[in-house]
Amino acid sequence: MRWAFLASSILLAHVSAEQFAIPEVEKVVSSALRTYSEYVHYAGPTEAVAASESPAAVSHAAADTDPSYWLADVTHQQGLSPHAASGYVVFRNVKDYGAVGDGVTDDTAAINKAISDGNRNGPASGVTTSTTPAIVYFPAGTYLISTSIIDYYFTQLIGNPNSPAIIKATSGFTGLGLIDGVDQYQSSGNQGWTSTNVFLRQIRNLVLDLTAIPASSAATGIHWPTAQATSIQNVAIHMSSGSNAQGQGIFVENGSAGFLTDVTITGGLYGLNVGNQQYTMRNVTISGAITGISQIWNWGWTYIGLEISSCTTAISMTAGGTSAVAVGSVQVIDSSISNCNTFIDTVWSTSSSPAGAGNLIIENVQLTNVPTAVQGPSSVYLAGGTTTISGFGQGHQYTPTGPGTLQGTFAPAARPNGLLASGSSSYYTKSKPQYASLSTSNVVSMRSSGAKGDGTTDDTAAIQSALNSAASAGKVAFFDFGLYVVTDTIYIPPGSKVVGETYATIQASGSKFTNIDSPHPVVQVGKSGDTGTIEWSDMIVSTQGATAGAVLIEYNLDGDLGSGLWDVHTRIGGYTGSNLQVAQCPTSAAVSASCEAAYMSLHITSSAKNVYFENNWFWTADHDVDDPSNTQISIYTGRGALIEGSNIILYGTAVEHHSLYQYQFSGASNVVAGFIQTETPYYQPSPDAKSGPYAYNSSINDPNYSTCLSGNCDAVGLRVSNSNSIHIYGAGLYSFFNKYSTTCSNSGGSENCQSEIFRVDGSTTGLRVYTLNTVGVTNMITVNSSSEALYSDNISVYPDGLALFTYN
Ligand SMILES: *[C@@H]1O[C@H](CO)[C@@H](O)[C@H](O)[C@H]1NC(C)=O
Ligand SMILES: *[C@@H]1O[C@H](CO)[C@@H](O)[C@H](O)[C@H]1NC(C)=O
Ligand SMILES: *[C@@H]1O[C@H](CO)[C@@H](O)[C@H](O)[C@H]1NC(C)=O
Ligand SMILES: *[C@@H]1O[C@H](CO)[C@@H](O)[C@H](O)[C@H]1NC(C)=O
Ligand SMILES: *[C@@H]1O[C@H](CO)[C@@H](O)[C@H](O)[C@H]1NC(C)=O
Ligand SMILES: CC(=O)N[C@H]1CO[C@H](CO)[C@@H](O)[C@@H]1O
Repeated sequence: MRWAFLASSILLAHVSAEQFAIPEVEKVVSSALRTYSEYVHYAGPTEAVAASESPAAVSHAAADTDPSYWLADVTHQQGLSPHAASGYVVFRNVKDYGAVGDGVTDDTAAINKAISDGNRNGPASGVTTSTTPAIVYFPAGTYLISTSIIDYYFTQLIGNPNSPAIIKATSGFTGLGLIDGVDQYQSSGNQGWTSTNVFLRQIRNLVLDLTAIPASSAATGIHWPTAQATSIQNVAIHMSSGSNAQGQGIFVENGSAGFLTDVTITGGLYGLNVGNQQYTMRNVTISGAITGISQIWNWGWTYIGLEISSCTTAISMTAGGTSAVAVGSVQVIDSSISNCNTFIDTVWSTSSSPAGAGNLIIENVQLTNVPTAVQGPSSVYLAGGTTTISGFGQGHQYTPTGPGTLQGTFAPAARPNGLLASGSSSYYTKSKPQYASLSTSNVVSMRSSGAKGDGTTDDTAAIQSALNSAASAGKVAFFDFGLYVVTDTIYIPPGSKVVGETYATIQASGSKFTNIDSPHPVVQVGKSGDTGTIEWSDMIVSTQGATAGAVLIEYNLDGDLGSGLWDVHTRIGGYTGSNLQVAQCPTSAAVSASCEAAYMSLHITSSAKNVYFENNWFWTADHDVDDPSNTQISIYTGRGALIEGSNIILYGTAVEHHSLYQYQFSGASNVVAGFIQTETPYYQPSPDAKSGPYAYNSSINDPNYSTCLSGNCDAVGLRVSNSNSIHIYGAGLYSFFNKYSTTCSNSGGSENCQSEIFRVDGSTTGLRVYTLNTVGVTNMITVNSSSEALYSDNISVYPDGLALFTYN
């Protein structure tokens, strides 16, 4: 998350979320909101464009029976969100709340009731909580709506992958988005929640049909300002098209991260109209929009596998103009653009301002009938046609030949074969498995197997036995929502398919996990020497109380390509039942064992091979999500992600607030990662990285902080050591705080929260980082203890940015 606030605050123990804002970001957002006010205040089609039902552009008729889908059909063991009111219902079928889905009845109220039922906190409350999660299920059908579906915190809107429900707007639809996804504007003019705190929500398997709304109306498919651990997957959005089109598929005006994949958008003025700190978007098909993607602002954005066709401009990054470039960086890889006039429209030049903004990287993009590839403010930077762009970039570069400007084509990364999709030059990708054809007899429920998930009972043995029998029978192990306390390691054997019901959580507790000098895994994905396939999705691994020896996820599997984790996160502290909340771990307390809660979040060991991670957030909580003011807390954890294996793919991952480092690649080889995002602990430098409770351990190659450059010696975001072929497609390494004050990072300030944040040590080869963005850091890159890039040379849009760093 990003926690920004009044510069005058020195030590804030109790600040309410509403006080927080980054002035530079707010300026861009409010100017975007002015520009897009027709969308934000969308009151339905105007008289001038009298609404008439246009024939449905969505070809498949809605089925009126719901094909079987295991996630809907399994027994939902209600009332077992341990800290919710008794009888609280996690799984809600919209039809149980009166939705009809016949394409005629207005289902808006019924759907909104399904979401809000059970005294949940709505956007007007601005209150977040971990205790009332919900899955809102849409059986096959066509659900007519006349105004927005208001999504809530910790909510998943899920359709049937075998027949995705169609949500169809009436011709007179009003509201910001068919789904006002998480952050509805309140009468105050502000969003309900703080967009950078909006975690844990998903939209899956839905079709949004806006085609009854006249093309000339400014309607929106999804409004989605979000933060970490959120995703949209397998969603189609259809809008009316034409030269007068005004629709926008997805509108994001701010937030801190997100992940989106397998999205198809047709028609409209904009397929995507988006701004956010950092984002990863994969497999997005946009056709017939006037502008495929309008980038309102950003710090960094990674697009993988775009297919944009029949447009004027595929991607516009002209926001702000040459004198106030608002787009920090964009990279587009493994994509194809066809029948558009221009692929990318940019305002960057060697004299645009700020000098470190407007960075662009293109790698492996096929153009078909696109006359202009990259259009600059006054000239064409790269001609198009029908051709493949193997590598093109613009922005500052730091390469072995020294600092300079990248402007034009360049030799792309040498991609290791083991990371490529079969028969392709594109990187391998795999969306989160949904097991669409699975029958319920092939699902093993944790709760039916004797685990309680009640936040107190020791479920170790019940979970292990259920995992073993599910794996050996080839069944899916299903964690019904709950908090599952374990007192020893849980082993996920090869052959496992593990799925959580809306982020069911494993909590490590007890004496096996308390020794800060003796790491002990909580969940072990394979053991050293294991081979085969494992798929694990939609869960959280966590701890309870003092657990300084816990290694939350240890990944050892030498797996088949496609083994891995999707939407599996770590969350350490900051929620009910963690025993690490405001009461136990206030920012005012001295460092003590009771708030030391993890040795390491993630360890991909040297035996691991062919590892796929997508949309994962390894989070030491910086605030208490169940505190009504989201009060900050001080939780001490040792290491973030230690990655030692080979053939590793990390799409859309983030690691935050660990005291020694966030990402460390040590002895790793063949890695593709992007976008990666980190934050340093807010309490640092008190204590700093070397004087914190977790002692330097040479046997796991901890960074030696006695060599820190002068300034605050805080945890690095990224360290690469003794590794080879490491390809980072977008990084945002942020340090906003110094002892809970943001004075050191406020833009225009001295960017001296810490001295260094990205270290390269030892004999690394084949390291390449595209679009590096840092906040609050004096030296952007440190190689063998010497500074390679100063922030002051690369001022960007709030962060500092450069386009390309290569090493050996
Ligand atoms: C995002 O923008 C909206 C509208 O200006 C504002 O209410 C909200 O505070 C912003 N969020 C953050 C985290 O800056
Ligand atoms: C991309 O997403 C579409 C659905 O929008 C899906 O049919 C297709 O298989 C996905 N492609 C890849 C390579 O994942
Ligand atoms: C250092 O790491 C090794 C290997 O993981 C471990 O066995 C040892 O207990 C660790 N020591 C400390 C002090 O953390
Ligand atoms: C850390 O580096 C310093 C300076 O190179 C060296 O003197 C010290 O021995 C190192 N510390 C450890 C624990 O390796
Ligand atoms: C950094 O140090 C390693 C040896 O530890 C050496 O192989 C490498 O060439 C050095 N890099 C630079 C840029 O000096
Ligand atoms: C490496 C590089 O291009 N550095 C530039 C960073 O930006 C400043 C202006 O802000 C230039 O003077 C540097 O040359």
